[in-house]
Amino acid sequence: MTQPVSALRLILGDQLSRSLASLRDCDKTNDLVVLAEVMEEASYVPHHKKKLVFVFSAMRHFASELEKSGYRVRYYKLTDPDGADSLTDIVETLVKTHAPDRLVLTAPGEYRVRNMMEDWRETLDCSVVILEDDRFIASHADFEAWAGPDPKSLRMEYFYREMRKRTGYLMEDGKPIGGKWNFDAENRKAIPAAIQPPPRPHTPPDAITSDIIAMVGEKFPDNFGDLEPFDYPVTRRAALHALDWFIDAALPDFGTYQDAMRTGDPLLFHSHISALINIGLLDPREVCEKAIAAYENGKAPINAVEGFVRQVIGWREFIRGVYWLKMPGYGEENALNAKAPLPDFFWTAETDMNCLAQSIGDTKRLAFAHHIQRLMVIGNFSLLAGLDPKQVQHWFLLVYFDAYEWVEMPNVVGMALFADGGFFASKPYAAAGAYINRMSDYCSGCVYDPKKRTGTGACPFNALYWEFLDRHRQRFASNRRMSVILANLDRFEPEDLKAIRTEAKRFRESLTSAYAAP
Ligand code: FAD
Ligand code: DLZ
Ligand code: SF4
Repeated sequence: MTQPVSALRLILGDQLSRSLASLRDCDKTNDLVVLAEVMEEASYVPHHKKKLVFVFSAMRHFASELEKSGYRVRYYKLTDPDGADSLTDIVETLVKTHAPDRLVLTAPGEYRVRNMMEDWRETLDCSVVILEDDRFIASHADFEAWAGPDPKSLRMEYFYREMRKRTGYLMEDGKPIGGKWNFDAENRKAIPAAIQPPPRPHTPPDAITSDIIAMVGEKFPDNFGDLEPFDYPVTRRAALHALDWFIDAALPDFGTYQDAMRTGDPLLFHSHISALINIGLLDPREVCEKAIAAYENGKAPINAVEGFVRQVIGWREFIRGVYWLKMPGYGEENALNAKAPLPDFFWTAETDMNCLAQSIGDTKRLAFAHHIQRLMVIGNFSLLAGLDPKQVQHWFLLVYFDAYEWVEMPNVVGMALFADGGFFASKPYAAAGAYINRMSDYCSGCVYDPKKRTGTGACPFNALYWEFLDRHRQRFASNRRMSVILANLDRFEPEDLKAIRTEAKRFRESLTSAYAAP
């Protein structure tokens, strides 16, 4: 006879936190906690192979830890004969089998899944309770109240200041520690060749992860990216170890080299914890509090700690707020009317533009590239080349192991592509080859010359950059932050402008998009 169940508690693959709202009042004897690997979630985009291993392995470890702590857990493996294709199938079956009073859920990150859960209210024969995901510091209601009714544009900086006041992080007597909100002037330097980041801790696969690597290799052979070597934390313990390493060893130089790029090393002094926070193995408050403690103990300077805290309580929370404010429909926006298909090298990393070959190559190898590679190399290229925002979003959602729509979509639509017309970016993040040359060592290994605007061997970013400004001149004319750059454009001789237009057109036509997306 099946044991009675009071509440079913479905935990999603990115809700692996012991403090999760829907676990908090769990009755270990009478409630059933459910985690399920399902094809629907594993294939709503064809995720990078390493992301699949990461999510499934973290789910299995989390379930086994819950069991060891006395919870009743039902875990479905993707290959279980009694498994199901979708979360809907799973809850329908379990409700029929156990007739629980209620299904308790924590609100999901994605709009798609929220709709699915709302449908369950109608279709399931039990009550459905959806609790706020309070692992985020700002609730949906908080963000909406801050944004006000029908906002035309929002700026992260003002939201961030509110969050600093609210958390009290790096505040003293109501004022920011160090006398200012922002230490960017001391940050964002290029990294000299002699500076070597400290070696990172390794977390090689255990037996559970090795099984999943074999399963993903077998079931998802055509998905993007390298399956092995796999070396990411998949437990709370390993995630904490990675965080502590970052705080001790890398945080002091995090701010200074935050925007630097180096061949073969996309991690540098970055924390590499986005995926760990997004999946629930680390809590955003704890990572900030550890960074702030390092500042208070004199182990990390204010420019590094403020820069890091800004990313977590500022950008991360703000981006999520924008997603929920703008859904549904945000993914459809295309203010610059960009229509070009994704070039083949997004899948192969084979291009003679070295910055793109390196950044996409890192992405293929590691399911990771750091913020400036995403924004100022791949995103910047997509913006200048006029790539279709929907295709770019699809790519960004499937290639990174920290990618979930709530965080990927605003970063692509709003930040990288200006496809929302500047809802939160005051100007497009567009740059020519000089920026990439200044911030990386990529150009020294490239067949192109970043200093050449047109002609044989000229860096393609240059003609694309000026042609982009020329093409959108009208739109940007009223933007004060663009006035200096547009004044530079106005100084070009007509024949220079003609050469730029011809070169950009020729380059665009040379791109091939025959490769079928996996
Ligand atoms: P660090 O540089 O060490 O920063 C610390 C933390 O701050 C990160 O772990 C992350 O949690 C947070 N953070 C920093 N910037 C952002 C941001 N813009 N938005 C949200 N959180 C931020 N981040 C994702 O988590 N998932 C994505 O799918 C994703 N897609 C992106 C797509 C584009 C086009 C761009 C420009 C950025 C994207 N980001 C995404 C944000 C950022 O690039 C990554 O969070 C960061 O590179 C992760 O590396 P890290 O953990 O070493 O971060
Ligand atoms: C990303 C992911 C993957 C690959 N697989 C699963 C899964 O099999 N089961 C599950 O519960 N969650 C998975 N996830 C995470 C979900 O896609 C995520 O919870 C939703 O996108 C909501 O943010
Ligand atoms: Fe990229 Fe241009 Fe530098 Fe080559 S020269 S690496 S294409 S910025």
